Amino acid sequence: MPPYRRHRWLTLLPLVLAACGGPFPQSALHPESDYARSLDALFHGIFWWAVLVFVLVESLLLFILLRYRQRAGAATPKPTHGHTVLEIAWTLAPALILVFIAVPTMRTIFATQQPPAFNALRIEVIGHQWWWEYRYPAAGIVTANELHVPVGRPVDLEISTADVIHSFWAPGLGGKRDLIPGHVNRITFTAESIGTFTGQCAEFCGESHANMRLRVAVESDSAFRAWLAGQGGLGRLAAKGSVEEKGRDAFRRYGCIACHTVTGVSAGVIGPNLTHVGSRTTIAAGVLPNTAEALARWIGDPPGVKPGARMPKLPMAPADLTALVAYLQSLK
Ligand code: HEC
Ligand SMILES: [Cu+2]
Repeated sequence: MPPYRRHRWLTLLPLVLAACGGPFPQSALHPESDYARSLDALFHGIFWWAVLVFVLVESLLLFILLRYRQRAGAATPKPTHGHTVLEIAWTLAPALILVFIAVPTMRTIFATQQPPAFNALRIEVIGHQWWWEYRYPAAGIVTANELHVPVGRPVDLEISTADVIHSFWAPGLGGKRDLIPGHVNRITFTAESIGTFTGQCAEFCGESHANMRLRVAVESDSAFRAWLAGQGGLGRLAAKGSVEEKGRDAFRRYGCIACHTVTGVSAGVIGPNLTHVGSRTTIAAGVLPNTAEALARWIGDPPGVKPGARMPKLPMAPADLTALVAYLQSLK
């Protein structure tokens, strides 16, 4: 075989190294909350112990392989049977390693399971196939898919599900938490820097599991208050005779009201609350940007965009679709 053929596998190297590039929007190695930092510290602690064990074991292995390899003319080595000291040693060593892993792990589990601080902002997170509902009970606000939290203040997420098991996972801000039917789980964390963090459902939950994404906007206190104030009350009212008003009529006529709430217009609870849908940056759990084209595409054929979507494809006159899109965009 020519030498270059023998090293063909090297052509795969760039592919492997490409994985070291970036950016990594969903890396758990860039912690931006107290919770995420404690997980990161635990991971790094255990990682370096594992490196130490690896180096020790592999060096010993290599040493023995080389030192006792077969040599021409060498006598057959004498087999050993039963060595009490050795056996006690190799039982104790792994037990000790497990202690080194277990103690910090337990400490982290208890630290991250503390009850929420008295001033924590309580938010209910409810999983649906395949989108996220967020409720801010103190403010009386319901929204979807894009969670907003203030920086530097403890947040208490009360996590439950309307249907099957899901898992809430925003790696930059904290660990995964399963959404279990009939049970409330919680995550409490304090976000440490302003920015948008992405995440997703981390427990297979059906056809569009991979399309069940989420975003967390960590905002300054004033930006958060402004957002909260904007989410309250009625959606913007459509002017008489406007295309938005035609859209609102279509919203009733096509039965969108059966599944969606727009405060003051409808009270459906099957799909996301749309009272302020125009203020979101994405729709359909992060699958599409919140633009006129994307809204039209979504309303035109939801299961075509998102397999299995629990929103039906409704045959619709093009003028109605345009009016609906204008109406939804006006709901800021
Ligand atoms: C049978 C119930 C049902 C009906 C009827 C329905 N929807 Fe939906 N809608 C849903 C569900 C469920 C979702 C969430 C889908 C997902 O993301 O997986 C949704 C999502 C949406 C979204 C995206 C919201 C967001 O925040 O991501 C918009 C916009 C929307 N629907 C508009 C409409 C309009 C307009 C109509 C009427 C033409 C309508 N829907 C009719 C159930 C319904
Ligand atoms: Cu899922």
